[in-house]
Amino acid sequence: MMDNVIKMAPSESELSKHQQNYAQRVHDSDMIEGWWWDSTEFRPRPDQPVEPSGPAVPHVWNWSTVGPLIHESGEVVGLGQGPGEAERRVLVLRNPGLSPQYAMTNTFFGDVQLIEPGEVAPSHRHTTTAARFVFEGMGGWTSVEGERVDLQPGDIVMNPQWAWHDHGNDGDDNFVFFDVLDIPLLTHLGTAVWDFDYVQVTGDKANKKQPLTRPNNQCMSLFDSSGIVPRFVSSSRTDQSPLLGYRYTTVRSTLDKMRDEKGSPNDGIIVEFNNPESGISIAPTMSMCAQLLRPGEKTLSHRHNWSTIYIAIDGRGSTVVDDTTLEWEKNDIFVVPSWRWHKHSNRSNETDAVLYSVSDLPIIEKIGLRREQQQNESGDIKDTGWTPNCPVWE
Ligand code: GTQ
Ligand code: FE2
Repeated sequence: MMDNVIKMAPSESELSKHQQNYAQRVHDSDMIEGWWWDSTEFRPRPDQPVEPSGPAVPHVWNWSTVGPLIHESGEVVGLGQGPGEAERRVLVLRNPGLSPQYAMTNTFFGDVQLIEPGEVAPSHRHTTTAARFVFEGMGGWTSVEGERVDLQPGDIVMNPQWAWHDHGNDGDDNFVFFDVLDIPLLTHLGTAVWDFDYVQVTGDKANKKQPLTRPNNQCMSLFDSSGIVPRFVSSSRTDQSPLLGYRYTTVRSTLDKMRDEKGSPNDGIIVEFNNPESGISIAPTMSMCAQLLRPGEKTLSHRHNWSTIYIAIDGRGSTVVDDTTLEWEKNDIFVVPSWRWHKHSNRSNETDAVLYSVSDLPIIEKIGLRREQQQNESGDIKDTGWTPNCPVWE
């Protein structure tokens, strides 16, 4: 899009003296001509695409590259708020199409984070929401608003808006996880705010951990029996899920129970992690899913105007995004930007493949603009999206 904007500027030779002089005065006054000087027919401006579009590209970050680099980061930087220390020791995954932004998609930021044995990442809070996917480490934990959630590979932990949180590692091996935050979205909206003053919550500069006020892992005893929720507690904000963590064993057994179903033509056996109190998405800006691709399973292509970050948890597969084939296996992370045709396949005929994913669908739904197209086996395209206000996608 930037390229097109530049092309709209007049090429000097083609313009009359008056036009050149006019263009110069417009530019000098912090304006842009809203037309193409050299166009012989109607062309919409570059900020008026006729299809959903954006600069993010399909991309995969392979664990074979990311893994060694994140483990090595412990040798090059400490953890804390002192000199030579990182407040969070993270490698930020940058979508090549979105450089120089710290962004994987137009709405989401992602990083891989390391906590070495005995370390604590100081407590902080922010208006952005985070979802974390554990890759390695048997002794990792995250504390959120007085409750500690113990974590192992394949587990998920959520971080609601403006909740104090610190991460630590009581194990003997490195704790490594992948974070997704809605930083680019909230930054564009001017609503991203951070609070690094952990002494407010810990009471002591020497203590980076918040005090624990509830039993460890309590939200999982209260809220992880699907459809059975306690009546003696309730969260104060219905758009924030009270269930912070999910165990991989629970996710796997849920998917396994459904494995003989037909599933989704585009995603196989796919489940969404919903707020157990309200049934809505896990966070105001994020929908989170897990999906099982059975041995040899290949899905049909679809495209939609929300963007998705995928995290491969088990098995190996490939995802074709328009003309790009992204091959993935355990701990690989990949992106399918908005409005790109994509289909998945499990590359093994013997073993399951499992993906987690995070998308910005709840935002698109809230503004009433969800749109989707699906292809059938013959390649015919059907519109399946809608808007609540005007059903125009017939
Ligand atoms: O682990 O709390 O890279 O809040 C950026 C924001 C990590 C975290 C980041 C965060 C975190
Ligand atoms: Fe954070």
